[in-house]
Amino acid sequence: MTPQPRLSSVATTRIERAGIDDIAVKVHAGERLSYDDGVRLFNTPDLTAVGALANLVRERLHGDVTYFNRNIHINATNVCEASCIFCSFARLEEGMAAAYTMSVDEAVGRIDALKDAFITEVHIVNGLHPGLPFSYYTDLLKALKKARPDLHIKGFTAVEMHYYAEKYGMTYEQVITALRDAGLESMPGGGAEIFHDRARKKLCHDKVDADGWLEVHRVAHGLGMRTNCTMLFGSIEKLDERVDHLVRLRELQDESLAAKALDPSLGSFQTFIPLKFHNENNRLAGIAAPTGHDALRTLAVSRLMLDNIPHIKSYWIMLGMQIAQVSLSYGASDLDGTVREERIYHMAGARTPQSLTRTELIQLIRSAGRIPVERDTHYNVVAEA
Ligand code: V47
Repeated sequence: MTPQPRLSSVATTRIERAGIDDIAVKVHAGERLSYDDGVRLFNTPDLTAVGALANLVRERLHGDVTYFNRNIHINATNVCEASCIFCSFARLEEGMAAAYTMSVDEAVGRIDALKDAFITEVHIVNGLHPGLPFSYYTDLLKALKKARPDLHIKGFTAVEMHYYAEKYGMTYEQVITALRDAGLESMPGGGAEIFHDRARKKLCHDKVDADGWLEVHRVAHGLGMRTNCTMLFGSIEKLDERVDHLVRLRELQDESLAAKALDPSLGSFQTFIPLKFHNENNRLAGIAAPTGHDALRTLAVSRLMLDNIPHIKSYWIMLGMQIAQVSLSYGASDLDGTVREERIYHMAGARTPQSLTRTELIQLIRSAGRIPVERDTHYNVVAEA
């Protein structure tokens, strides 16, 4: 039998001193943490104590294994009707400076240009373009699949799905089914931002609300689709609003897993990605960017609260490589991928490279004392590096 990971005596002392030993008892017993526990974990001064608990759960679930994949991002258009105040990527109308919309051929060209590079996934996220027909998206998916049938297409946030449903007079089920029939295989977690009404109204008053975001994922899970989920942290939200967000994701995952227990073909959340607010070129530019300390704590509390979501992803593009490395001992078990052509974070001030090679990712993981494993989108092992 594999030995269960244990806390060191130093960690145990720090946990006692931090006054969170009752939470540690629950973590040891595999008991669910409450909303109040989550709020306390965010407010406990000793990050190391919280991190040690998150690391215990991470090692219990995945040992030293750290997943990554080889992927490319395509943002086919940045023209977007929504007016999210944290966004540096969107342009309200076609014709504005830096606004763009790729033709289907152009988007496929991005993949063709990579013919020799081995990738397993394309990640598609777009603005809410008021002038495109729904067939643009299905044509895009079909053309990508035709060019590279082997590539897994993860794409279209719940925000986009909701927009299409309203704009083209379809139900969520009709939108998801049509996109799936055209080649979509899973959904990314974007657009969740912060569910709490107070913060959401300030951040993104004119896009889908929290219930709508969750409902799109509920429907996708019911149609057998695996999805990811996110939380934008470090802008104007309060710490208890972060906990509220995590609890709402956990509740939906409870529902989806209960349904999946009866019918294993159904979907659920695979990965949670806390997204660190970037403060350049947007209307929140006056707000200080969250610290590395805050990022590590948010990853750690997420690992502890989301006891029913298998993976916590530390997206190196937005965390920076150093914090991403350290995060592998604060709850994270996935680094995302090689990426290529990331726009959303680089337009908001990210200083990270546009992509990393497989070798660089492997080095990053190994030098943090973890074991790199290349995965596909569904966490099947592609290669033990
Ligand atoms: O929905 C936009 C966020 C998201 C900013 O599912 C910002 O595997 C911080 O969801 N500062 C898109 N965040 C990215 C995303 C994602 C990324 C990697 C992997 C996966 C996955 C999903 O980025 C948006 C929004 O929440 N965002 N602007 C900003 N200034």
